[in-house]
Amino acid sequence: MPLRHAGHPRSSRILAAVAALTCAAALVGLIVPARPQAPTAPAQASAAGFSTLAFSDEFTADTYTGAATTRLWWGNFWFFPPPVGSAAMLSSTDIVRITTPGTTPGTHLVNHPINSDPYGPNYVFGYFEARMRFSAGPGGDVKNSWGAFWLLSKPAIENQVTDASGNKAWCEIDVAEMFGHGLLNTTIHSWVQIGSGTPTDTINPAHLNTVTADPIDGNWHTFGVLWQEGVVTWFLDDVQVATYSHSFSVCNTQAMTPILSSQSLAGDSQIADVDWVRVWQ
Ligand SMILES: [Ca+2]
Repeated sequence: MPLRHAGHPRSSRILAAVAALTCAAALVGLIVPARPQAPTAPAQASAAGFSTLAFSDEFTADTYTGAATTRLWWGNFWFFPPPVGSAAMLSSTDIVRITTPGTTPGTHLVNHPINSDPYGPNYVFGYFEARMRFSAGPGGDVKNSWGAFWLLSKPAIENQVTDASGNKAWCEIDVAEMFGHGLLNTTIHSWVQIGSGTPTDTINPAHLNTVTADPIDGNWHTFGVLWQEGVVTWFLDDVQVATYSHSFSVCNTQAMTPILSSQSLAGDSQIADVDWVRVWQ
């Protein structure tokens, strides 16, 4: 039995008008590319008061090589140059691939100003996130290698953390370090170096998280950290995986710089692909 209104003339006209509008909209969509949607802050960032996009790199243009007009990332800056791996845009994509050949010290992209402006934001607290894809390099074993997204004290990078006695103290927050399949290392380091001695650190003891969604699975994941005074909370795909309250003064006062990397101690290697990096404040 047909629907009662199926043949109603007015309904037909309305339907025809809607269809015409839909076709017109589709044509406009073909002609005018959809405007990229501005990112919105994750709920956990907004809830903490960090809903302003302070930094965003979608890697839609080459933003780190010497030829780039806007240079946001510096290869291996501060980290024992020359690089032993590579960091390069994947062909015809908006993805940066970071690799290590399986020997220390790996490959780093440091979002840090060598020049002064416009590269000099001082991020003190906020929400830091990156969309990344980790996969095993040759051999498939990832026991001795780790792809990572992390934050390091900007004054430490700038060699400005030495006190009157010649000692240094600085902070490191590891948003995500991939140590082996199914593991997500979420760490905070309060580093101290006495004179020219070996640096020692204090970390959060419960830092190695077993996660059901293996982050070294070749799939895209979002890794985030909520950095607030006295407490750091980590997220995988916007789900909290760890939190730690601390009294590390360096981690409450020093500005931090985002870093992307692939590192290895020996033998195996890991591939870290990066889609975007965002900082909310
Ligand atoms: Ca991208």
